[in-house]
Amino acid sequence: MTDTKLEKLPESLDPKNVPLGEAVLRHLVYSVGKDASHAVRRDWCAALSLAVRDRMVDGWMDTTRRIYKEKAKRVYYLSMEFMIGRLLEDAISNMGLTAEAKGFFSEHGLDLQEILEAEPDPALGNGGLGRLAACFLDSMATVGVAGMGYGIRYEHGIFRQSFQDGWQLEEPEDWLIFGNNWEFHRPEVSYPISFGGSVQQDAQGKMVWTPSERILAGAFDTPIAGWQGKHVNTLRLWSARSAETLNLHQFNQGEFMAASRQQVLAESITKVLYPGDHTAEGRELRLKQEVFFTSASLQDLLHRFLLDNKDLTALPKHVAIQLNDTHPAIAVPELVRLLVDEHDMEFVQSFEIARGCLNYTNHTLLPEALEKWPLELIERCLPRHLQIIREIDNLFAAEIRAKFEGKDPAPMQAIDPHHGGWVRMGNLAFIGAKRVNGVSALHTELMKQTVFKDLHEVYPDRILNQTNGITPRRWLKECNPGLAELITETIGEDWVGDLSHISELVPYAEDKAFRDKFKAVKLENKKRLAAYIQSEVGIKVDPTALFDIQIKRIHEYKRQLMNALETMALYNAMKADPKAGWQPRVKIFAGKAAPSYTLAKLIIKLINDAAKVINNDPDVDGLLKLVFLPNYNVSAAEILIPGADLSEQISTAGFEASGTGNMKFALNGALTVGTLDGANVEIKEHVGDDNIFIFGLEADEVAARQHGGCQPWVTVAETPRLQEVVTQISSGFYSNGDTERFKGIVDNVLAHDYFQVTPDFQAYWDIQRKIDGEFKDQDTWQRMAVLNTANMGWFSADRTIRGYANDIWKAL
Ligand code: F58
Repeated sequence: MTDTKLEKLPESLDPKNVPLGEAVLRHLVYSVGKDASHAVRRDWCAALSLAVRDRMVDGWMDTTRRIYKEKAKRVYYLSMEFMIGRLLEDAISNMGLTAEAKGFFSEHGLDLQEILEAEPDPALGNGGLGRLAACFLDSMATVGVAGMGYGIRYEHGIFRQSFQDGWQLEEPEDWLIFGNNWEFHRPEVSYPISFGGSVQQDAQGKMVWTPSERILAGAFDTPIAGWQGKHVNTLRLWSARSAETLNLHQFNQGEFMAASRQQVLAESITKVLYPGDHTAEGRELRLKQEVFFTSASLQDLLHRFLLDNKDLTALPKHVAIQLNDTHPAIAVPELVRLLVDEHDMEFVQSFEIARGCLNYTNHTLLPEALEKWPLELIERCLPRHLQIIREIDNLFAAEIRAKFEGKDPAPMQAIDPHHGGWVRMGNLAFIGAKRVNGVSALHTELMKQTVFKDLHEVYPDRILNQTNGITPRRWLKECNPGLAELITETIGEDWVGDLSHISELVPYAEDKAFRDKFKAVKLENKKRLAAYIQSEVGIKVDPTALFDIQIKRIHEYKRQLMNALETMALYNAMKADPKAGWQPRVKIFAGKAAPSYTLAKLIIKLINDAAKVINNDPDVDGLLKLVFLPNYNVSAAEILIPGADLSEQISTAGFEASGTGNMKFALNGALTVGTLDGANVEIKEHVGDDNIFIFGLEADEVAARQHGGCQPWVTVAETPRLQEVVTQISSGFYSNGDTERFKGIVDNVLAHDYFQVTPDFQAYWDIQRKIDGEFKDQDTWQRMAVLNTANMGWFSADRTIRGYANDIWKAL
């Protein structure tokens, strides 16, 4: 730090004293380097982002000073993904600058909306877990938790999805190509991350790790302002670079590739999110990504702690660390390693400190999704960590033996010595955490009964529930300005900062004039969505039809296939009797399939092939359209969700941990068709049984069928509409006579059907026809829709964050 007498900047430098428009023009010329007459939308977007960022900086520094002064407990949220979406609209909205920005641009003949759309969508996430992390950043800043997000600054992030002849194509996303106006590079913040080598005991008995590879983690900070900008937190993302400089000797010999080898290898760590893991190299890279960002984050938070504390035993009093899934679970041995090897602390005490700070959120019960790493890989890349994991396992085993006579700790330990040996990251995270949480009431209950049954028995107080939530700023105020204005003019604006106020809308469900306005807003949103569909895939849809939407990652348990099969059955029924008074529908899908998930990619192809047949059949024109939108991301969700009438939440009961899309749709006045799974159960309790369409097997029935051995081919034979569709698919009806193309799907449904599409199909069909009938009575439908919006207050991520802060972090 420099020794200066300058404590406070002169007032004239405060960005708030300059009108926003002037600041934009100044940045356009002096930061972007463009003349207003030559500036394109992207330039205006950059200038506005920089002007808004300036306004955030004072609040950001104030927040930092306040946290230091008050010695507030710090919360670190470690996540492999932060699916933050575009930041500019969120920032101007939270900073109260929307009207001023709109005014300035319209004065200059420009449209703010178009400028906002020039911002690329940061491709830093893949699904619900990543979007949850982003909602939590917004809510931590709104509620006033001294929170910091730690993750990876992926150069390409998740792939960009397009379709080639209906097949998913993956291409690298280039979200950083025009720079990133939000981030501050901190070249001075850099930590070494080590891999490989060997461990030796020195003369004093201390373990000394001599790694064979060292990579540097560099920090990039993005300020995250909460509602009204009072509290501004930080998202710190790590980027990898080599610890070695360019090999100048090789370079001068003309060996250019060899000279840069180390840099290329190091930088590959932060190139893409979820590199293919079907090769050994891919798996190693994935492990290294996890270690990379976890270790950098822990080194950084220890460094910050030691700036004004000497005693590391006080760490749990001042610091809480949340592990978002098992991806950062290596934090357990890494924190112990840093304390023992770098700070000379004793092992047992270090483990107790780690266990006092670390908490773990589980997001899945699917056994194959619980990470485990081959012992051989861990031993080769992280020899010191493996020693520590073994010691933790020994300590844990001793604890169990002392507490429970005769209990075998082996099945619960982190290391599974069987089948070549594995490290079970879920078990490691559980053993090393103070608290472990599930993300909906049902999911938490099932965690206790299934994957963590034995660990729950020995630590009955460790598991608790924190049902997910969503930020009402992005997921209502910003994405649905029409509805937000209607709500504000009806009950005032308090709902934005405290969504529980939205219940004041309940009486308006009975008010015809209000319902009509509500309906008019929905129609406008559907028109906007129809235009988007037309521009993305060239399909014309009627905005008065029922918009039925399923948008999420493609996975068998989410059962896009069941939705697709029902669509094909509906097509058959409509075609057989087009004059039967059908409710017109638009079936909309969007979502990416993991690049190596063959069956999920085949499901996409099936939907695209079915869309070709259905959308070109004049017999069902005006009755049915089927749309698969490419490259689903946060920005697409912001258009899709406000335009939905029906939200598809149809996972096999017991498999969707929570879902958060379900909450976004209901808050925006879509009705849910869903199973009793994840947070659907709690949504039903809040919106009321009469305002949601629940069908299908329940979690215990699913489990019984999965274990009892069911006969899907018999169920298909007993369900004529399903039988007809399956026969069509296998006979090449949707594949130009190619009977092989969808064999993978047909065989799976008929022979295994692990995710219970066949037994739920009829109930799903029946409830969809009930929905058709109810949609025709628009007045009753709108009443139900209003009651959905009005009863979703509890699902604010602000409520969730208060839950974490009170029950887990002790940070409010
Ligand atoms: C999701 N998990 C859950 N995982 O599926 C969803 O029910 C829940 O609402 C959400 O978390 C938030 O709690 C999820 O998004 C992943 O994307 C994994 C990332 C690593 C590869 C396997 C999927």
